Amino acid sequence: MRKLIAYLLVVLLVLSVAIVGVFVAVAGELDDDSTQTTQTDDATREIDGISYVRTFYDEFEGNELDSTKWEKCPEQKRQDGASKWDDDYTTLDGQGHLILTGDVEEDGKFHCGAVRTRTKDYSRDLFNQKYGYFEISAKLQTKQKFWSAFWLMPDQIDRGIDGGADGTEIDIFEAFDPANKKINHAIHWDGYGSRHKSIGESKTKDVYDGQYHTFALEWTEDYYRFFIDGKKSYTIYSSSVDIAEYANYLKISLETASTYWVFGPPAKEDLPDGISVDYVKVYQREEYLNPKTTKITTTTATTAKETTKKTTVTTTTKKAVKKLTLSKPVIKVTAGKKKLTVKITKVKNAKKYKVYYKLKSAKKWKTVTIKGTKKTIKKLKKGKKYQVKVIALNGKVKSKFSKTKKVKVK
Ligand SMILES: [Ca+2]
Ligand SMILES: [Ca+2]
Repeated sequence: MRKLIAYLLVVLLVLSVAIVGVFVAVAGELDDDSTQTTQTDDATREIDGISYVRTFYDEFEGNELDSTKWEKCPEQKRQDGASKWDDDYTTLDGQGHLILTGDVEEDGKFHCGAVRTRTKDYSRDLFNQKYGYFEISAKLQTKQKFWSAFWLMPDQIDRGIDGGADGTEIDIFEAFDPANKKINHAIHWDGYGSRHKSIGESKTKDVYDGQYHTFALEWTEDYYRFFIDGKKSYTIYSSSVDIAEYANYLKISLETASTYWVFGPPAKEDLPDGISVDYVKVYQREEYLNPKTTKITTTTATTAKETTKKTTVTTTTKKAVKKLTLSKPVIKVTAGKKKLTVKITKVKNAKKYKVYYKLKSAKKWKTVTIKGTKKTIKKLKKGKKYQVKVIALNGKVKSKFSKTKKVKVK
């Protein structure tokens, strides 16, 4: 029995990507249902009073997938091997929709369609973004045993640092259960092996009615907020997870799994089915994007005789509105013999780091400022517990403190 449990655990862990089910029952607070996104026009958008500018969109017009934006996902086995991504099942219907469908082929596997904004050979992202607002309009499958999703992926799901700052999979929606009207939002981090962690929540929403629905994510430094049809559905705050600090690419997929949750492949009589996507639009906060255009009005009196002359000059300052900000450092602390070592994940634009450390029982912090991303602090007390935290610096600009890590010196 233990062996079986161990096996089942391994299966669960290996299920990887877009997995749900095993939710760490942490955090993730519920929001009310109030509508928070106002569509002003297509190129801009306002969310909670903040202006966003469109950075990516596709209406899926024409008969071919726009190869400057998307590539089909590599043709590979998926999940527990019950499905395989296959180029033949990704098409455009010529009426402005991307169609992902599937069929059980001779090899017994469910062959199905998927696209992403990363090249098939993994060499580069065609589009990626850190933070912003990501929205899809899709008509979902209506039959059981299909698993469709709109999700965001980093190039690496983990760079060895505990927490999701160094790479997080964000599942804007996962649709898998029309019969019970279940739709899921989730995030996954620290890889898909033994360190894998996730948080998510299944919602009951009637989004399997054969109509187009929108599913969206607002990703900021402080939270991931999920929306269905423009209404807040679920929020995960930075107080419970390390918000991802790496850009993610987009992915839309169909698949199945033979295990729990999906129990595919779909029955022959339920084929064909799949999803139809009307559009994908991505926005970014205006302040992160545009150089500012300032109008300067000058009044010049040239000579006593001349009348006052008014000149209007329009200058585009390249400085941009974007003021320098430093993200919160992510640190890893290891104990050594009477010493400890702090490793900091490089913070963009940081010139120095200030390392704070103290005996757990002490009141005052000691500090050391370094230029690199690694520091060993020696001559510490054997067998004692120490606390460490770090801020990133650039001139007078400071980041917030990293999480405080505790370590017992050997
Ligand atoms: Ca990690
Ligand atoms: Ca369309």
